[in-house]
Amino acid sequence: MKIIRTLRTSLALSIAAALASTVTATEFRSAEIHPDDYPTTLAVKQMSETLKKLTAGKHSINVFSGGKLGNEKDTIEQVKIGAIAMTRVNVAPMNNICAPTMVPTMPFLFNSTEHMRRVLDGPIGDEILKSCEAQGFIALAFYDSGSRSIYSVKKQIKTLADVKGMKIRVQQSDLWVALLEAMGANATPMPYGEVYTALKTGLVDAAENNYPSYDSSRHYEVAKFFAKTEHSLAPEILLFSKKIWDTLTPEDQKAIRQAAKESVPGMRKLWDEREAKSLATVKAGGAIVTDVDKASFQAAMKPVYDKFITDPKLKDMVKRIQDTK
Ligand code: GTR
Repeated sequence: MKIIRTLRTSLALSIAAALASTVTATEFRSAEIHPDDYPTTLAVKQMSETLKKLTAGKHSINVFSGGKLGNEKDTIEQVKIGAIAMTRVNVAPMNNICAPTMVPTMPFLFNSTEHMRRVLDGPIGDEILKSCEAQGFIALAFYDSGSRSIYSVKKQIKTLADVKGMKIRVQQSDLWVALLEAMGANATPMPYGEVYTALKTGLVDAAENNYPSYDSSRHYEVAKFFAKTEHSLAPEILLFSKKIWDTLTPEDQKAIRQAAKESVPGMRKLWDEREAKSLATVKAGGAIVTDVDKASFQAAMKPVYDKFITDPKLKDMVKRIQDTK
């Protein structure tokens, strides 16, 4: 009897141990709307390699690229409930969820890529990342997304007056709607995956994005007039599910944070290379890239700041960014 009981107990213990080891060794799923060769996809794959090393193979990340897990807004919801561990999105779909993410989106706020990188690498960047936690997200890092400009199907934009009445696709964020409306456009929010058809069928007259997205989405084939408005440097953000995070050990949490941070310099290198390559690709494909009267665009942006940067903390953050040299 006693022997049987002992055997049963040891069997139960080994089953429990086996279960525990399968539960703790995890391949986290990460959502990505861009294709496999896009800098954001490659950077999260690099993060996975680092994470594997730091955790002796215990943890890794499987990137589901090309929007396989849904559009950005949907993947944010999935991350919040813990159905997906991670997603890489632009800050835009977080604007309505976590107000400080509006700050790095603000039009003409950063005066260069270096300025943006310096700010996001410092305490202001950390504050913005931290602010997502109360909403159920561990924001791990920012990635570059270059500057965004307007591209149109039929007419070349030269000054602000040319934008008046144009139907322009924007990201799904109240701030983005207001930003394009302040330019005089008729802003139409929709997910990224629907933009190509919207441009092609005339549902919208224009959209706005950076060179790598303009290239990889093939929007340049249907909207060839690219006007360098460079109105926002809104970065990308890596979000981890707080629900899943809270089940991890402090050592694993540290490793995930470290792997994310360590993927940033490599991502920036890939980004810079891809921007140059994409510009060449779109030009070779018939895109006409021109300068605009930027001052006329800048001058129209005050209402956007007045409407969205009302909280004293956000006002102060904007000021600190402007003061960062
Ligand atoms: C891209 C960005 C995506 C998404 C897309 C869009 O530049 O990388 O995360 O925001 O723009 O316009 O929806």
